Amino acid sequence: MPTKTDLRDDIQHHLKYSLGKDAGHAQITDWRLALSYAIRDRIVDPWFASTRATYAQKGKRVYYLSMEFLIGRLLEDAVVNLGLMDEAEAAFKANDLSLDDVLGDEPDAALGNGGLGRLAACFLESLSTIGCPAYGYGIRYEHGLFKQSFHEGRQIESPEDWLTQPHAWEFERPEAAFRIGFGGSVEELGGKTVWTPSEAVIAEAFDTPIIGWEGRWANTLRLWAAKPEQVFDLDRFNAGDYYGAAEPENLARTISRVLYPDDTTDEGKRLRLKQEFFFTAASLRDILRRFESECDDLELLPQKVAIQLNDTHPAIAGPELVRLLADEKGMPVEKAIEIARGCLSYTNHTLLPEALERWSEGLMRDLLPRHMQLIEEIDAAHARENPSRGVTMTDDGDVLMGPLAFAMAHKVNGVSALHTELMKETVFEELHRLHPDRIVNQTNGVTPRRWVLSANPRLSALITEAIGDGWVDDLERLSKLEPMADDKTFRDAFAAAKRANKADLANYLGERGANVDPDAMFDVQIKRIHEYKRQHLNIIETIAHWQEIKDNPGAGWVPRVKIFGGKAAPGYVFAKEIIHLINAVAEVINTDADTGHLLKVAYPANYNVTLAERLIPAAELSEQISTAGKEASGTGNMKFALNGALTVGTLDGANVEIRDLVGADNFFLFGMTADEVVKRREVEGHAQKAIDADPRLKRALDAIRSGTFGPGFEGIVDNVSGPDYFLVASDFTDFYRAQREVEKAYADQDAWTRMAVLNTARSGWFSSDRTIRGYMRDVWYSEALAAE
Ligand code: NTF
Repeated sequence: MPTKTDLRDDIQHHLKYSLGKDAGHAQITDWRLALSYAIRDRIVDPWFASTRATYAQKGKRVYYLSMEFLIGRLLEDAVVNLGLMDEAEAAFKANDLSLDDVLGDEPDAALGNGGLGRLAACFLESLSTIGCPAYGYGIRYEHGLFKQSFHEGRQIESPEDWLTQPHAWEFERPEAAFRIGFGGSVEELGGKTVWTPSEAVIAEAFDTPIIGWEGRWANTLRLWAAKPEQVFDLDRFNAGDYYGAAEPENLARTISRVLYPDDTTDEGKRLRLKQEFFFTAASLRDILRRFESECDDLELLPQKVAIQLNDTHPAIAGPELVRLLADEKGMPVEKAIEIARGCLSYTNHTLLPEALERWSEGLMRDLLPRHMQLIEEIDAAHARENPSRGVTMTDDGDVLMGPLAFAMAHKVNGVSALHTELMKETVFEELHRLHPDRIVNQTNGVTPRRWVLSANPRLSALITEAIGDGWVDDLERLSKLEPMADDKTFRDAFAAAKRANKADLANYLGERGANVDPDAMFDVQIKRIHEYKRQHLNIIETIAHWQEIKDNPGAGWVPRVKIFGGKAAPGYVFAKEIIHLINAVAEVINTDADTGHLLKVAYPANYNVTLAERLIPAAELSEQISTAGKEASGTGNMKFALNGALTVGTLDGANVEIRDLVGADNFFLFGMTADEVVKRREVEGHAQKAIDADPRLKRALDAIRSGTFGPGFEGIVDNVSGPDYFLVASDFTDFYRAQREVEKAYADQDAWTRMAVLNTARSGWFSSDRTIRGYMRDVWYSEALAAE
């Protein structure tokens, strides 16, 4: 068994025999790959054991279909979950290397945009920790989310290239390949419906094992890469047409080339729909193949197979599964719909109308002619079974993927209590009335292995010392820390861990040109840049605060560092203006000699999972300030609370549940509720009214308009004082007040630490283990197994 061998020997072995390097000439990447292979060897056995156990126990398998898996780095996760941190550290020390440097060499697998993709990654880890037999299915994008840099304060995008180095974690499976067709025609032949596609690509599988806590179980992340059916057109090549000869290959590979850099709009229509069908169809074939290798009665499919649709991106799974069962296996369509529904369930992640996918019927018919027919049949069957007004799967020439996913799912879930209620009242009002038991809530969670144990070793050591290490896979045990909030020695140790994390971050920022004082309050807003998330509210408040400090620099202000991180979708002009404004404000404020010791703005570029792992442990204040009703859940908010940051936030998404759990006294609430937001929008001139009522807001906006931070920001000011759909102006005054409350509280450091401890102690419910158990119980009806 490889697990018995010495890690140090195995690293040397792989350095020599897998990488062909000797220690004297090895670069950091060689060492990192050697460690990765040595660790991967230790995952293979538990991985096989898990697969064998699932076959032997005939367990139900969960299939998580997602366009995005924002997994970040994998090496540290695996080392931590196998309990090999100390051994790995010692192995490298012997070669005068630091494990941190080796781990830090791994590129982020940025196969996702934001919360939806990161949630999928946390779920994979929890599924393995729990021992729930599961597969993640997605796309092996050659280029993940773009890299962000700033030029004169503006976002510059460049391609991400995580696959330029060998990817140590995956196993290529050329034998697991399916032909995926597009276009063509549908005919009735001898009583059978036959779809003959006009073009096709090959979906080839790449498997990455995902190891759970303590190596007890490992599941598979299977990502599909698109390959051409015919690699190369030799005739064209021989005729001298070298570009033309490579065309089939280029066309096919385009499908798995890039991740769409936007999680809220469906652009690049045709290619995007192709991507969605490509990975969904390949996954369903794979699922059926696995089922049929064990069972020949397709009616039993729902007992063995649970397929979760992560948002509507894989919603074409409904019609495709019906097509496979009906056209290819000969089941009557109505029966096929029933069986498919028994397997499928759908998670909704957003209520933003622009993010609810719709595809023109023309495009759908052109690319997937049989599916368009089946969508019409599903629609008609649903209308027959549920005679009522108004629910259709098409509207104004478009196929509506939300209603389609809803109709084809036995359960539909929202991702926080508030979001689930709003789903029932808004987007799915009519469908909910027809199917009152279908919508359930599964509040999001995050994996404590990555977001506490590995990201924050100082806090983790302190927690383990206080309550033992059982919290790592039973996070609600953090509640045992509660009494320690009243213990001065514990508070001091807690504060010291935070202070050390802040010093690390200050060094990191300093190396990147932002000098910040580690004794200042670290106030962090990190997430995609979006109007509804209101980074502009945060920066406008920063300006107002700066103006107040300048008026009276000696008034005993609490020093603060405002930290921002996040990318804007390349085509989202307003979000890019917000980025530019934040950087422009930083430039002015950071060089202001009157206020420099009291207020700084830092915006490290290229926010990603790895940067989040640095920022969150050092944060003291978590900014969760979306317009109420717009943020479905948020998961960053949970990571901050677990790491002992206090939240300043609105009653939106999971903030509501965080506040309920940590206690209203340990949370800085501001702003309108979701109901008030709807009413406020109806007030004519709401923004101007708010500005007229608050001279601070007026003054901050005037400063922006008059060019204090340079030209070009009129768009933001015009929006905030005009339509202001996201109610920045109307929430400003209360936000400003809450920020002053924050400072008052921070001035009493010991009392602050007490609140911070309570945030950690009371946030254990936000483990993704709890979320996954909820899905297993309410949605998948599946059970955890133990490896042999
Ligand atoms: C996101 N949705 C939501 O905006 C977040 O509030 C939520 O925490 C995550 O999903 C995970 O549930 C999306 O990214 C998308 F694509 F649906 F807009």
